[in-house]
Amino acid sequence: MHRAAPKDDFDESALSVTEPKTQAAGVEAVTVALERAVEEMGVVRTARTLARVNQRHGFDCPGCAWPEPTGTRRPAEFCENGAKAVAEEATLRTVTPEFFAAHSIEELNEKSGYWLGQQGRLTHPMVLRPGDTHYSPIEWDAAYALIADHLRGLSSPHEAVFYTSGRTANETAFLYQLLVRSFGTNNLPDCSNMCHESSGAALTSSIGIGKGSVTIDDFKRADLIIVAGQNPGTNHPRMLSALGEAKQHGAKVIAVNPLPETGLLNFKDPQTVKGFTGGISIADDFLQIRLGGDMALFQGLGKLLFEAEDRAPGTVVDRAFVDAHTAGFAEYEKQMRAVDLGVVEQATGLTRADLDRTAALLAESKAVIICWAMGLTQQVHGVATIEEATNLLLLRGMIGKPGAGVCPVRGHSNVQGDRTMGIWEKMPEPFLAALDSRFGISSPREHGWDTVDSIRAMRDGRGRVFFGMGGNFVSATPDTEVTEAALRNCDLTVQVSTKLNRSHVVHGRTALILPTLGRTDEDLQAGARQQVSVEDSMSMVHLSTGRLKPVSAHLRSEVAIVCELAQALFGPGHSVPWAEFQRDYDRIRDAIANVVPGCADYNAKVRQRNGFQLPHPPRDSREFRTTTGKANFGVNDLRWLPVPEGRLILQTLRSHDQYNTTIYGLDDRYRGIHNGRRVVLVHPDDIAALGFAEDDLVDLISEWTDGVERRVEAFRVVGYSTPRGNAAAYYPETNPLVPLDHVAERSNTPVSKAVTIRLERHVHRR
Ligand SMILES: Nc1nc2c(c(=O)[nH]1)N[C@H]1C(S)=C(S)[C@@H](COP(=O)(O)OP(=O)(O)OC[C@H]3O[C@@H](n4cnc5c(=O)[nH]c(N)nc54)[C@H](O)[C@@H]3O)O[C@H]1N2
Ligand SMILES: Nc1nc2c(c(=O)[nH]1)N[C@H]1C(S)=C(S)[C@@H](COP(=O)(O)OP(=O)(O)OC[C@H]3O[C@@H](n4cnc5c(=O)[nH]c(N)nc54)[C@H](O)[C@@H]3O)O[C@H]1N2
Ligand SMILES: [Mo]
Repeated sequence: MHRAAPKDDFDESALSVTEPKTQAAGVEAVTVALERAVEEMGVVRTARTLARVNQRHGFDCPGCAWPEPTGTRRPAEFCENGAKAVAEEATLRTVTPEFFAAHSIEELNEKSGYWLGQQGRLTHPMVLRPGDTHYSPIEWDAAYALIADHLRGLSSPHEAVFYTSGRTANETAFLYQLLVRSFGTNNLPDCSNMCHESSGAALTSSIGIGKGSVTIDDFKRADLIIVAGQNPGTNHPRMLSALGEAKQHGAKVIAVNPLPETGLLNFKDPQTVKGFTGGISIADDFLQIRLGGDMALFQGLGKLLFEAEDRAPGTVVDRAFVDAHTAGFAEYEKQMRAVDLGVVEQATGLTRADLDRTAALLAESKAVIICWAMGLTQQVHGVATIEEATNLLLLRGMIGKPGAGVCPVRGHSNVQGDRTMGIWEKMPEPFLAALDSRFGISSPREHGWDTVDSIRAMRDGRGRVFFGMGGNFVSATPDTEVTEAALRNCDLTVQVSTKLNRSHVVHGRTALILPTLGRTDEDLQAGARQQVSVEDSMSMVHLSTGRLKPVSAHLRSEVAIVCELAQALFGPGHSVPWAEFQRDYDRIRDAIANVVPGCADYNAKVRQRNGFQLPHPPRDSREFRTTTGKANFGVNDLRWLPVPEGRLILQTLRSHDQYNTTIYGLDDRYRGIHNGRRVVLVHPDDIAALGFAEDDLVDLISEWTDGVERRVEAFRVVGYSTPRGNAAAYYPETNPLVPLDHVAERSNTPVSKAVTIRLERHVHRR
């Protein structure tokens, strides 16, 4: 069967820079995607696999959480980056016990994440015992016994940490949290802690539920869509189709971003014939905002909306909605009227004309959607920023009405579902009570550790066993040096994974790799094909069925791993029927129906044509289950990010050729970066003002109040369109710069989009 060999580890000196692209997607995207897929899986598997992405009887794309259309699905309901995600998982390359015998940990430690990921799918459970230089094979039962021994040997269940990444399906997530709570802890950190936690915190406080209030069909009814702090051309490409369609229905789109992201400004839909001829411009307006300036923007717009109301009373503020459904309006109005627009201009880097234009659009629009992602959430004042965005919608009565609402665009394909299923270190009491009564367990009530607190605990020796259900904890988390030491400080680290990554190489005294099936793989239990379910960014839940033959007979499904581990840990006679759950996933769904709110009749409902939508009280009936029983105007003092003299504020972001810590390739095509990743994008005037020239090699040093020097070396300086004082570089290479303690207020999310740095000329050291 045809498949290309993995590429050698790469050399940054081959890096080249060209002008950024002016248009996203189109024919080139399709070509790139297919080439990548054929390289990994060969022609036949490519054709069979890509035809099933996001189809009703197929599997859910493991790429992003953007929903599928509710009506007719196009023959290819995926995008370039979805195809890359599928190819990455469905690859025929394998990492076998022979591979581990040939490569020591020391050697693997020197390899890039790109190299590690390219080696292929893990095929066999592997163990590394204290003093070992190489991983060696272990049988599944022995692996479970080893984990169970370690867990039982802890002085408290709270010394164990159970991480989840957002690809885990609902059935696994539900059983996994059940195992963890049966064991006796709420230490359930997840990738969401680093992702949309700020959205959850803000929305729960404002509207009583931490999820978005729009559906995919609302995009056709909106007349104004604001996309802030998000790069959909790369990270949610199918969203561009929805935005394109919205525009055909007359909507205006405003992009709020420090960078002129290609997809947002211009887009060719590869799915339509038109895509092959001409494109459309997505954004009607582009607000090139300074990093961290969004809170000021939303407050400035709030002030201007009140002024517009003064000029034409009764036309801007939706009095009926405000009176019937909200609390805190008077205080909000008072604060908005006091906003200083001069400060807003300074904080945002925008002009008064920009603000006036945007406010006018907001004031006249009948249906407004605000979308956002990491640009807003990974800021110190991310929660407050999202509250301010929500305030604007509340003021205009834009929640719980067709074509309007809040739209946090989730990352991982099932990160929202994992939360619904109980993956959260502070699940509310009614959920725990339902779990206890259904299963006869007593879930602990004290809150567990989130991601940042888990790192602190492992660093300090309070966390001793780390269990990762997917993901790449070491590379995804902040303060890499601290996190690596924290993991190494554990007695045991266990990674349930599809592919090799750095979290296998940076390990506890004993380490296990448990290879698992991915979304595309066929999952047979007791001879029958099993299905799993997932929830998208808009609360739609549906089934996903993998059909590919697994690359190894030793792979186990995530569900099987949880059930078998539970039996090893709890022994026979446990009150949870683990073996039955493993044999037939319908039984898990029955239990989900009993415990999880909104999931009654789950088995039947996930089998409907488009699955089903979970309830969302504000969306469905303008009901707000907050502390006041109404939607709350969040009142916050303005926060923004002045740039210290001689410094830059750095955002860490994704290239077009990666999925979080998985590096697909070395080209950020849209931004004109080729064959390398160690670049720092800086405004040309800042490059000169700081005494550098384009193409110089620099070290980036982050400055934080603890005085610790955090440095990453040898980054190429690239002149780029970004506000003065702001810079951008790729994650995860820059994670060593993000201080563990630099977290968002109220969500504890690492501040990955605002790291104060200075540049130093790179000196080659040996
Ligand atoms: N192909 C692909 N798809 C993905 C992923 C991937 O890695 N690759 N990751 C998935 C995951 S887990 C997630 S969470 C999402 C992430 O999706 P995004 O949030 O789009 O991801 P980032 O690359 O972090 O981009 C952040 C965007 O916000 C802008 N930004 C940064 N700071 C600010 C700010 O202060 N204000 C404003 N207004 N804008 C700002 C940046 O310029 C950039 O355009 O994508 C998901 N989908
Ligand atoms: N500096 C900085 N740091 C960030 C961010 C940032 O913008 N800047 N973004 C943050 C965000 S938004 C997120 S969501 C996190 C992501 O954090 P994670 O979710 O932990 O990281 P990923 O890179 O998505 O995980 C990839 C690994 O998951 C495993 N995997 C893939 N599919 C499956 C599967 O089906 N099952 C199992 N068991 N394993 C699988 C593979 O082994 C692969 O190596 O990173 C965060 N970190
Ligand atoms: Mo994410």
